Amino acid sequence: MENQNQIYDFRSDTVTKPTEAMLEEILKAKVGDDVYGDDETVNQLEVMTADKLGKEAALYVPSGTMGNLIAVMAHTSPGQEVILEESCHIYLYEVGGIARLAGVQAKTLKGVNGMMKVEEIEAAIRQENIHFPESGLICLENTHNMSGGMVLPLEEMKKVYKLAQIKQIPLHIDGARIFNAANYLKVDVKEIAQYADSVMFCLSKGMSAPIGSMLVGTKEFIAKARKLRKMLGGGMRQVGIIAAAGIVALRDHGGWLDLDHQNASTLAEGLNAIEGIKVDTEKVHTNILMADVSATGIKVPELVEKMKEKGLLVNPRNESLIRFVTHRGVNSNDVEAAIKIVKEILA
Ligand code: TLP
Repeated sequence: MENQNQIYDFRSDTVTKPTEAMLEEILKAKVGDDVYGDDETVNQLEVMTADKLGKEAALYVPSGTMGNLIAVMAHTSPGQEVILEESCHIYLYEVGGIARLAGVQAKTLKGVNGMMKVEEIEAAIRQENIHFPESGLICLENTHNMSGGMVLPLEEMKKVYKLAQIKQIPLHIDGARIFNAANYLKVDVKEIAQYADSVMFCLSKGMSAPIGSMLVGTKEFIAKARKLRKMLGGGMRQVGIIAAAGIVALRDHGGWLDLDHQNASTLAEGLNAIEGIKVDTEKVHTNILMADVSATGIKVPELVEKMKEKGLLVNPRNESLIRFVTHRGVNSNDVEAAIKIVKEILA
């Protein structure tokens, strides 16, 4: 179980390393210059992705952040307004790129477990008025990172998409972890993607590929996105080398995500049973959990440091919350070890 020099890395699923099968496919990858559309492996990954998400076309991008930015740029014009949930990644964690580079302003709404109410979205959509910016885009995030990987209810997504269509405003999903959401809901990922005009998802998180994210939408949208990717410096050359791992990720991820979700749920229960720590286990839908440590009497940075000294790596979220993320790089023994470390610190 707990081993003196071992590192238990629960900071993020972004830390996952490629699988053996990925490394093998990387060696065999047929490559070409992707800016000319000559990379067979990337082309295969894009066709496979579009098909999996039930959209016309897909684009391979270096990161989730770039995928979201390209989506916002492709859907909007500078000066427009984008409706987003106030703790979403695009608004909080993407360096204000949509303001600086897309030239749009954010209209944020408070969500419940990451989901904005449809009535509030409707009220936030701008009327025609000489003073007002136009509402150019609605963004949802599924799973919702800051609410602890919670999954947005499909019925609510459907309502928001219907509203978006009536108002003729495009809808983008930051689906960095959309496969985790589909796994939780036990639906095909298409069932979620159907309620959006575009979706970005990451291959480099729970899906375990080392690098890369995908953007999907109509052929016209992806053609626009491809040009924006070039403008942002994301047009890569023999990138089949890494896209090969993405193909394996799309093929193999199912079992890993099942385990990640089981491990998160075991970890949540174990931590919640420790005096001073509170985890709302009902809210642990996927591979992320937020532990409220305010009743321990130890400040979050100090507690995170104490954990680090014992080899347990986590991310502080705010003055009371610490985030734990499960992924292919941590197994059920590591979960037990993590619980034991926290118990020892608080004993
Ligand atoms: N999230 C990372 C950090 O940036 C916080 C993490 O460790 O969770 N959308 C969502 C919902 C994300 O969680 C992330 C990354 C991204 C987009 C950006 O993806 P990358 O890191 O590939 O730019």
